[in-house]
Amino acid sequence: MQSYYVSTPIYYVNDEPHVGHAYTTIAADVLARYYRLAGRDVLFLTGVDEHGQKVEQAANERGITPAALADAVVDGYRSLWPSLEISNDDFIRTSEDRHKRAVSEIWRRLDAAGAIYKGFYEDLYCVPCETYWTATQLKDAGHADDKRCPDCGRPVQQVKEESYFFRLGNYQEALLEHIRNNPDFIGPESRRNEVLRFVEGGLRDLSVSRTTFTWGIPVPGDPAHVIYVWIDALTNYLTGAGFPDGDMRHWPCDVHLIGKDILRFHAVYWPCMLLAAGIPLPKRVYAHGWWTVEGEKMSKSKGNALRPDKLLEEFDADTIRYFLLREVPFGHDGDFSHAALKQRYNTELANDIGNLLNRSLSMLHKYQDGVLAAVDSEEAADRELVAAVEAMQRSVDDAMQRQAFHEALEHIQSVVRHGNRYVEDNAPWALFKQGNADRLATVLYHLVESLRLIVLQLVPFMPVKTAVMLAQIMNAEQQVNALLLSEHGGWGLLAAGHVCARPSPVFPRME
Ligand code: ME8
Repeated sequence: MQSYYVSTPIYYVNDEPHVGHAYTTIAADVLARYYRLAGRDVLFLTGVDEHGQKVEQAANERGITPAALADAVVDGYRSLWPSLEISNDDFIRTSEDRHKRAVSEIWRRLDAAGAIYKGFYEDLYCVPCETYWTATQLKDAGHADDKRCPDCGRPVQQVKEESYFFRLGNYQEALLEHIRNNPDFIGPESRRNEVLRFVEGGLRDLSVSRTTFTWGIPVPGDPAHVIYVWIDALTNYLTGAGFPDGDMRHWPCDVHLIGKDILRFHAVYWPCMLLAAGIPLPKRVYAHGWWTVEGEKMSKSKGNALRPDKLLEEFDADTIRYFLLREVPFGHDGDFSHAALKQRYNTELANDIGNLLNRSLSMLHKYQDGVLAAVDSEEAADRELVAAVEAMQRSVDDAMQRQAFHEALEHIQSVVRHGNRYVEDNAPWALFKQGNADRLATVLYHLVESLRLIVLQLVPFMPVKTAVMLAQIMNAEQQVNALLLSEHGGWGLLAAGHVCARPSPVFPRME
């Protein structure tokens, strides 16, 4: 069976989850569910990043140990994900033994390849970003005088300590060649160009150990040093795949989903580490955009971070999932607003899909006692509807390969609109009045069968609502996780004589 491996970033345990974390994780979940539906052997990995100076500091501020802080925050993640219908196969904590083994092994391989040397680091460090900076980089960003991080704008620290270095520069040419030869390696295109420009600008060796704090994984053979948190964190993707002792059947990863803020780590440092260690590179790294909330940037100081558990008090998981992936093209920045969510819900879910299902099943009950009858002959309009459904299936598959969730949903919505037009054009109520039973049966069959296939495509996005919709269509409880496109995705699988349930509204209008 062909495998499919999708990962999210592992989230820092210095803070509670917010809508940005939920976004990446929901996107990864949709891919995982889609490829399970497509019959692939899926590994969907998420987890938490527990080490580093930032977490240690956050713990100190609260007067607890970093391990205690991690334990508390990890519970928040572990309980949040099921309530958003996240179906991860594994959850990694970087404090686990399996991960420490993987990181130590990666370090040994980098060392054995001659990619690591000991030196002295004397420059700047941003703790919130866990990122090294040079004075020149600060100057270029206009922050030389106030000593602020070019990425997040917060104060950087002067660091002066013995450190191990990774010979990043040695892999510059190999990385450039890889990016140029593999146009799909980094998405979207604009981010790929950004990385190309950055790498072409030259790669400096990277400091990969610290001696001034202890919360991390020690350097093998030199425990006064802890391994740089990004070397530690990136390796989680290998740990999850079973490195170093497992079968690694899911490696290389099909896609690392990340936010645009951590692109350089994933598209530069990570592939260089893998090149040095002689491990195949992930097939793709995709960086999505950032959300603002009601027009404002989320920030700790403003205390305006949108918490998914609060959101779930107002809206169900499927609605949140649908909105996040539909509202903004994946890869672009976007704004989360309650008004926009309600608007999308009312137009596309309540009106378009909800209405199509409701009116189709109502008419089936009114005119044929809920029973589907055999189709004798198809007219052009019927064939067009079938063709639209089949084209949607191909387009959705193509969009999913490119993580273009908004496109996939648009293809589905366009068939929903087609279905609603088909109802108007073929006016089953008129066919009933005219006593045209054959044509009426054909039209109702086409409606219900196209709905079944529309709902099937929506399963990865809305696993709860689709189960309810399919239960009405199939007149039986539906285990959406057991569905397969190869078995259930063909047109015409609903048999004559099949009885559908009476509809009840799945998407009641929001006020
Ligand atoms: O960076 N909009 O963890 P982190 C959208 N531990 N997504 C957002 C967002 C926003 N406003 N804010 C954050 C780390 N994110 C490292 C990762 S991976 C080996 C280590 C999302 O807790 C986005 O996915 O800071 C971003 O990349 C991630 O949260 C960063 O989470």
